[in-house]
Amino acid sequence: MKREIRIGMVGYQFMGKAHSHAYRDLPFYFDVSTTPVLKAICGRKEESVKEAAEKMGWESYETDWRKLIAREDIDVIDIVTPNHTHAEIAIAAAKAGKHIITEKPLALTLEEAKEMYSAVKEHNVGHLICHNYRYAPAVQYAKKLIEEGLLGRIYHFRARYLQDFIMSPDFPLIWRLKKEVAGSGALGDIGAHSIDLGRFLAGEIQSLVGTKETFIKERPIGEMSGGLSASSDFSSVGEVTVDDACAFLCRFENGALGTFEATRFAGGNRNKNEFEINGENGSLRWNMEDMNKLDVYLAKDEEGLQGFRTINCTEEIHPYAGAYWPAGHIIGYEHTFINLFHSFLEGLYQDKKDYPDFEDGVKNQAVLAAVEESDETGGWVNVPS
Ligand code: SOE
Repeated sequence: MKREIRIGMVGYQFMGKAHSHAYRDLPFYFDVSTTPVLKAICGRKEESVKEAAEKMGWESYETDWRKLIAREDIDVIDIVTPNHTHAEIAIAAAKAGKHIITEKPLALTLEEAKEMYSAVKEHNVGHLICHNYRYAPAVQYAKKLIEEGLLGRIYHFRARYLQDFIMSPDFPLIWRLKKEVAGSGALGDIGAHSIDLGRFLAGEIQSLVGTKETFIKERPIGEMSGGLSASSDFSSVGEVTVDDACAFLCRFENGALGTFEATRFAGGNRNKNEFEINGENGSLRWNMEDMNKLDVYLAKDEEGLQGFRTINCTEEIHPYAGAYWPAGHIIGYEHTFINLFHSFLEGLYQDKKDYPDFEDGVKNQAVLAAVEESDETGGWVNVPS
């Protein structure tokens, strides 16, 4: 049965653009039973949000998210505003009976994340957290190979998420650098992606020891001007209250060992989100900067031929890849959101949950909280339930 699902999105800049594109292009690639309708976006500056609605193809716009949530012609609230707004908007939307899509990390704190999860369960609405990197075909294929037992017992999961966009001392104090708005820095912004991939591929994290660092402690006051760029007037400075970089060592519940690093100070790395997983029978490696490829090592390969081989995950057999162009054509960052939303919208009414939801968001947030605690105490901590 075909149905429409009417989207109301709070926010419209960087992630708003990626989400808008995904809603519009989803029906190009998939025979969907649930077609997203771009009903309304919401932003405080009427001129900007009106322009964005026209540019990205939204039917209407609002300047107060409470009005958006109250509208009868909205089925889903998609939250792409800064992290400190997630909990209030999501809980209000759940009470209004709306399904909810939220960008990562779920919340500012573990307590907030748990309140959000309780609200969506209490009001029986759908909930998705946008860990889009699970939906690169190569990552989905890695998951399939692991589940089929190709690697056998898992010994190691190691992930690095390296960026460098704030290395200049002149880069201003944007919202991502303020604890009261972002919750944490590289840890929650990009480390959350690695944590989610670790849980997706290697299992739940039991305990860890971690550390954080803020290399540049104060910056010129400035504003975000869409995307990640920003302008600043240099007239005054403010304190950076989040981490620029973090690292932690962990033990998974299945006994595997994990190492994680997330930094915005790895010069030359723009968006190097990568992992390697080692098992008794082989290893897998993936790097977002070459996102259609999966490096595979199999111990059973005959002597002399052993080593990592590179698989182009662009064939019909590779999850989601067949929905795009004929074999060999690569897909991009924006398509991971198309795949993510396809999984959610198709699963929403079929009770088929294979997408990351607020339970994943809470579990990811618990690891973030454990890293913060370990950084304070200097010792090993158990990941809170
Ligand atoms: C900035 O660090 C950022 O935009 C993250 O917020 C996104 O989640 C990541 O996908 C790309 O980098």
